[in-house]
Amino acid sequence: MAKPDYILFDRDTKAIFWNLNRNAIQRMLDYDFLVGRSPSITAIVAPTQNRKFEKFFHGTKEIMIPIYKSTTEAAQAHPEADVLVNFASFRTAYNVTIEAINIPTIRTIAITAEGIPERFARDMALKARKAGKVIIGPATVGGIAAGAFRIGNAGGTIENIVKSKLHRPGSVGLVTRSGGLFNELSNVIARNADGIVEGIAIGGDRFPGSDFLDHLIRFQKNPQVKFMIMLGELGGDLEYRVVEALKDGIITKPLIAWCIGTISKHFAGEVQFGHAGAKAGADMETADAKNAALRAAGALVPNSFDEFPELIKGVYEDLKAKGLIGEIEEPEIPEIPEDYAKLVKAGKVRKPTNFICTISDDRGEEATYCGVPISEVVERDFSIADVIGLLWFKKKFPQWASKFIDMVIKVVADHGPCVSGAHNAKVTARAGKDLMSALATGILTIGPRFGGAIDGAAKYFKFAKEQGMDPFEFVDYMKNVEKIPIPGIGHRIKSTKNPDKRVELLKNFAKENFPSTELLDYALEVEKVTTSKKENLILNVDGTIGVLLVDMFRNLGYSDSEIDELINAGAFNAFFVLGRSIGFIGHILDEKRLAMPLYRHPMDDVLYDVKRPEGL
Ligand code: Q5B
Repeated sequence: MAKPDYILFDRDTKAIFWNLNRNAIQRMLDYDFLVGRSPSITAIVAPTQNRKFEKFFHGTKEIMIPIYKSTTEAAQAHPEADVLVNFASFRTAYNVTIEAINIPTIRTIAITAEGIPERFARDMALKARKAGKVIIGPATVGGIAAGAFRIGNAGGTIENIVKSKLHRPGSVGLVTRSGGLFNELSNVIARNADGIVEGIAIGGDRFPGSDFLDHLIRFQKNPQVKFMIMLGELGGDLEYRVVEALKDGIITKPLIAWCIGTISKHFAGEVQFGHAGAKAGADMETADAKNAALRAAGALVPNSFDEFPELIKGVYEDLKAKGLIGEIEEPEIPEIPEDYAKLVKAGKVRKPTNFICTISDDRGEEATYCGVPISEVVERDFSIADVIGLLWFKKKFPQWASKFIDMVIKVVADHGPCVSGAHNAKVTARAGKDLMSALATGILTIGPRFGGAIDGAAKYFKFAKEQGMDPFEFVDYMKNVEKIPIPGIGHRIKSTKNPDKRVELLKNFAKENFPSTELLDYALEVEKVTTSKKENLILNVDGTIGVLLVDMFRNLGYSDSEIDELINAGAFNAFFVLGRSIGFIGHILDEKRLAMPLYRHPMDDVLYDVKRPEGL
């Protein structure tokens, strides 16, 4: 059903909110929940946002509000919205308003921005009037139709709204310039009468889009409004339109009016008060002159602002005594759920966490690695190995261990383009994939046969040594019981005749720097057995790293079970993954640099053995 023209907002009003101002939007939705209506905001306009919607709360329920790039787009998708809450900045608000004026489904536009140039404000007001639209503002908090619709932050906190009885309609039509005094007056009205039906703050600029009289005329027509209150101020002549309307009999309901700024007569010169329009240039623009004119025209004007409450009470009691105002049954007030973050901050809730982090902390001013701020890591010249120590093992390792880790990373960083991981990374890069995808292919190739035998080598050599197996027994055990090649033994191109220099470097370092190398010594005995069978069955780079990591952790005081835990977690292979990522990235960048085309494997390199199924 169409609303009467004097009603701008009711419990079914839907609005488009311009700007993703989460706080103001949530406050409107909190008000909706408080008064027991459905969410009033149907769409958000945020041209610079790429997201399609934003989540908000209506009570405890999460709702999604769609986001559009323009008001036109939002209005087309939501023709039910006839209000635009324009929270654009003063630079943008004019264009947003002009666009909205031209949208047929939008009737009311509230503009919060302060500082819009006056010629723009006049132009907006003129165009809106011509188009039969209502502008509230600029430079306003907006207003409230009590129990029905709240514009933005009007009315302040929910607590204030309830105290000022803005959550359900009373009998008063209120119009002010200032948003702050709107709140003040709402409270005074709640204490001395039964609250407002609707309250509008027209804004503090010299040329508001709608003025006192526009709203008083609506209140005059609205049967719910039994008396009206206007709070004007010095400056401009808008209050004189009301004076004329009183004289012409357009306004007949009791009107209590007061213009603030009566103090100005005590100043020697012209004084600019808080609002842009609050400056009396001529005598008739003073608050005293306006109050006198209003009084003469029939408005109820107190002698000072202090008398306002008493006057309101008198008019209210009088209308009540005459039976024009009845008793209001106070509605039940639902509790607005508190925001979780706020309650946590206040120490009022507890919640079991889903994740635990024991290695780093980003909550303070600076992130820490195992309690060490990053700046300290830099200032104290920690190596990459030291950082690995902190983040992987939560330890600052002694120099010999850090140096070993550093060496491991260096020696496994690359082994040419032909190893399976590098090959895959290169092929992927040549298929046009991005660096991350190509790197992932390389890393995903690391496994028990290529690079990822470090964990297995550590596990089986350690197990064999713990079981007291001699090297022959171990080789037999792996062949006959486990039935797998010994991880860490064997290499495609390295052999006793073509030793792997990397293995030599690692062994020599450990011999010189490790307090002891028990498992390496054992593995070298095993190597003697395997190389006696075949010259390529050497203790390879994975195997050497695997056994030396066991020796390293033992020397660092780790227990056997702690070392097993690390192996089972994949911590030893992680060194190859980290180191070889450096090489993979190099190969991928190489492919990109060379702009290599798509790779197709030569067919003469494939043995084709395809047979048609029998009977087909
Ligand atoms: N046999 C590495 O094999 C390779 C045996 C074995 C007992 C073994 C093989 C293997 C264990 C896994 C391992 C890491 C697949 C290697 C790395 C990083 C790299 C790579 C790079 C880099 C090589 C031939 C004969 C057979 C087998 C016997 C083989 N391995 N016996 N224990 N471990 N090792 N991987 O040469 O009697 O003829 O039937 O699985 O440690 O990945 O540079 O390329 O930096 O990127 O292809 O260094 O050793 O030999 O499998 O044909 O076997 O030797 O039983 O005996 P091959 P296969 P038989 S380092």
